[in-house]
Amino acid sequence: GALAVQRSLNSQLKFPCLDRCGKTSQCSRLVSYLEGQGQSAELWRFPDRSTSVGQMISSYLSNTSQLDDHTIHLLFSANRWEKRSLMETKLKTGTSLIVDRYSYSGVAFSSAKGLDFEWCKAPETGLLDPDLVVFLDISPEKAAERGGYGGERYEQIEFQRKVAKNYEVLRDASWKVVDACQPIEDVEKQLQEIVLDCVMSCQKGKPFSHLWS
Ligand code: DGP
Ligand code: NA
Ligand code: NA
Repeated sequence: GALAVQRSLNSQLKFPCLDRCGKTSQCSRLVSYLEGQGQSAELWRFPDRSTSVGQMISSYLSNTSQLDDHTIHLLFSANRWEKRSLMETKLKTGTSLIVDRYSYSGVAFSSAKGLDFEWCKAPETGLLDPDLVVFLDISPEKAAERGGYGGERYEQIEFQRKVAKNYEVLRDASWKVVDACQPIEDVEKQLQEIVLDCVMSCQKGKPFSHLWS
């Protein structure tokens, strides 16, 4: 899914991605950019490690705890569900949300472990559908060259190759794909154009739509 949906007041923009594609710094630059354009915007990130569910996810990712693959999948999903009503409130009051990862990462990463694709999608059903999905495209090889890899559980090239394949399956024509191997400033410029365009064209008063549409 993606830009497909107009929404009652404002836009939420989602960034699924392999690890080390630069999305986190690009997302925060985007928020500053939108604010500079006079738009109300916030940076959100999943997993949100600040909640108690988020802390369980965080210790799993750092290999401090072990969990069954299905269990951790449902925790990632629960972590999005626990923020759902606040998300709706923010959007209704006119704040655009730049969301660093969402349900797409949930499905791409968990199904890379061998879990059934449809089973992985199911618990995400009913979460808010983003107005725009931007995919920062980078090969697993290039991402690995960027260094810092190996710290967390999923940061291994073989695994990231499977994740990349799953994003291909999830991706539809509405996703905007940006080549993350370009110079940072070029990536930033393209994101600004895509996102401002979405925020400006977002129609007010339309009902929310939900995953998986
Ligand atoms: P990040 O904070 O964006 O670096 O994400 C942490 C790691 O967790 C990263 O390897 C991607 C992975 N991840 C993010 N969201 C999900 C999810 O919903 N499910 C699973 N299984 N993994 C996720
Ligand atoms: Na969609
Ligand atoms: Na990461």
